[in-house]
Amino acid sequence: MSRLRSHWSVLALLVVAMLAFATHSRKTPAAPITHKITVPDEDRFVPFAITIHVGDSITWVNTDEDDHSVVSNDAYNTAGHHGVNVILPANGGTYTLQFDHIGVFPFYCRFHAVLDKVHQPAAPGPDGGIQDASGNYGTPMNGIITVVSGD
Ligand SMILES: [Cu+2]
Repeated sequence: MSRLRSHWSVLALLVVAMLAFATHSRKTPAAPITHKITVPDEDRFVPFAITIHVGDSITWVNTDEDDHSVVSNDAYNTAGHHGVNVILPANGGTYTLQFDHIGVFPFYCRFHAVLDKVHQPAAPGPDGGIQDASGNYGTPMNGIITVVSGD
């Protein structure tokens, strides 16, 4: 075998080995998880924003003493579950959705999504945007779920 040809053989072997390694080291998708979004004893969703993987679920839990709701904002919803409009009963009401599509799921509470004199957002600005000093995201009572690939 010529010296040049032997170099090509070694190179080909290396490429095959690297391809085999790349194929075997691909991550397997994580097992689905159920994440929680809580309504504490005030008009907000905690966390306000959450990123999950395809196949994961969200359970909303209302620990407030007032009823709240989960309504999909379908003008911007690209993650499926269009037309969601459910009550989260006071003192422990729950609602669960599983997300099977990549996208965003913006949602709000239909009772607390209207500006009035007692539901005003903090002024936007460099010190935290609409989030006020106590961590409240103000009005409207809303949140967003971002669904990314499970791979
Ligand atoms: Cu509400």
